[in-house]
Amino acid sequence: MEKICIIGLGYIGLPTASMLANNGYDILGVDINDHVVDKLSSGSLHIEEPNLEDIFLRAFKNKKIRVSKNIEKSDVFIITVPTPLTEDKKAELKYVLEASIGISKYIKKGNLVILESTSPPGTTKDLVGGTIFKNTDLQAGKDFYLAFCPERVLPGKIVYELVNNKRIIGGIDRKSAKKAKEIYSRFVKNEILLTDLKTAEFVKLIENTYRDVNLAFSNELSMICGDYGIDIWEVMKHANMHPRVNILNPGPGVGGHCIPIDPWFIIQNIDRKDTLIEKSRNINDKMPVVVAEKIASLIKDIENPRISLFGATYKENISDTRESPTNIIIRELKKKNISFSVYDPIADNFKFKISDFEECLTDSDLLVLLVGHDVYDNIDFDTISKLMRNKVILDTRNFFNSESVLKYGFKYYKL
Ligand code: SAJ
Repeated sequence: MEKICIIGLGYIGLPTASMLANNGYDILGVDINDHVVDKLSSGSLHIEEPNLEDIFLRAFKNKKIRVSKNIEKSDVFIITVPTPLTEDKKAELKYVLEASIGISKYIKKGNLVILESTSPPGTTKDLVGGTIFKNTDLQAGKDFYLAFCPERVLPGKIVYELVNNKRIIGGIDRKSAKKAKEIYSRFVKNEILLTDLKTAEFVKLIENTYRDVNLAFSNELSMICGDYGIDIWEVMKHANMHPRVNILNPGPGVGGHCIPIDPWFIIQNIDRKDTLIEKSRNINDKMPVVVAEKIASLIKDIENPRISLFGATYKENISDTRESPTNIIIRELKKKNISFSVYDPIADNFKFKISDFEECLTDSDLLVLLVGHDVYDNIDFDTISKLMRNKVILDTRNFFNSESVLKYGFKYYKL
């Protein structure tokens, strides 16, 4: 029976560990955070994700997964630690480095090491392989197997996509890639394609960058449409009817921990100016500021205006509020001394106060829809119109049904 040590028990590490534990492996999950280790060791989760509790508890009750702060001897080591963005827009690789140093203390000839964390091209060979070599004299490709296997799962659908998405694995050599494939094919029902390390690292980055550039195009179009006085949503509806056009929806900004970050990893080590990638990033980063300016212009003639913000999470139907455009919009509103309240019944751990529906809307002058949660679907515009002082809506997601909104006498603005 093979033992796998998974280092980093966040949104990727924990589902992967649970999945492998339910498919024949003995799993040691390692995390540096006491709170994470304590919670998981007592059989409860520190993060929310549909179906994750089920798969974790199955593994936990069957004693196929243990959780610890310390790495141990294993046959396979999988690194799933965060690689956030530094202030100067580079990958923070210190957790990958620490994990590699930790692995160095326990690795033996013939073991397999897999990096899953999104990283700039070259990281698996140079940082992971290089650190292990420096500390042990064991050489990747000769003494141990080394692979990069990026995750591609969508927050909110992680457990489903972990099983059903195609995967790519890069190896320092073909044998390493094949060894890693054996592990993942225990639970992945779709194709697993093999390539080299740098290609796999690059592919992961360009998938999110492709989406970011598409979103920047769409967000820029929304501003240009504003200049022309054209409705962007009407434009999108028609343009996307073309069989080879698929423009994503504009919005109040691009949030999350991947799409706004990964494009920087592509360009951080190359000497190229004026890349489309960087320009796209800057356009998307500007969107929350553009929305805050639009808010300010809509309430400029009102004395002591009150704004109701609907949506605190980084996208619809998830509870994650980190890296959400709402955070930036609030920062901008504060700079402008505009008072606001936030309503989001599914948001978790938001930095600012979350009000209930009535409190958020009472005497409000402007309702701004920032996230299109399903829970806002059957919203009662009659009640809203009675609670608000001024009946004005700014819908940044083209979410509300304009007929219902207009029926209750709202002024309705879109992005
Ligand atoms: N967004 C829009 N308009 C759209 C679609 C999204 O404004 O039409 C915004 C969302 O509101 C959100 C941001 O973009 O703020 C990112 O959301 P997302 O759903 O595009 O992506 P993530 O960050 O939740 O997950 C992405 C996925 N990548 C791709 O689809 C290429 C996922 O598959 C990756 O595994 C994940 O990043 C990751 O971990 O890298």
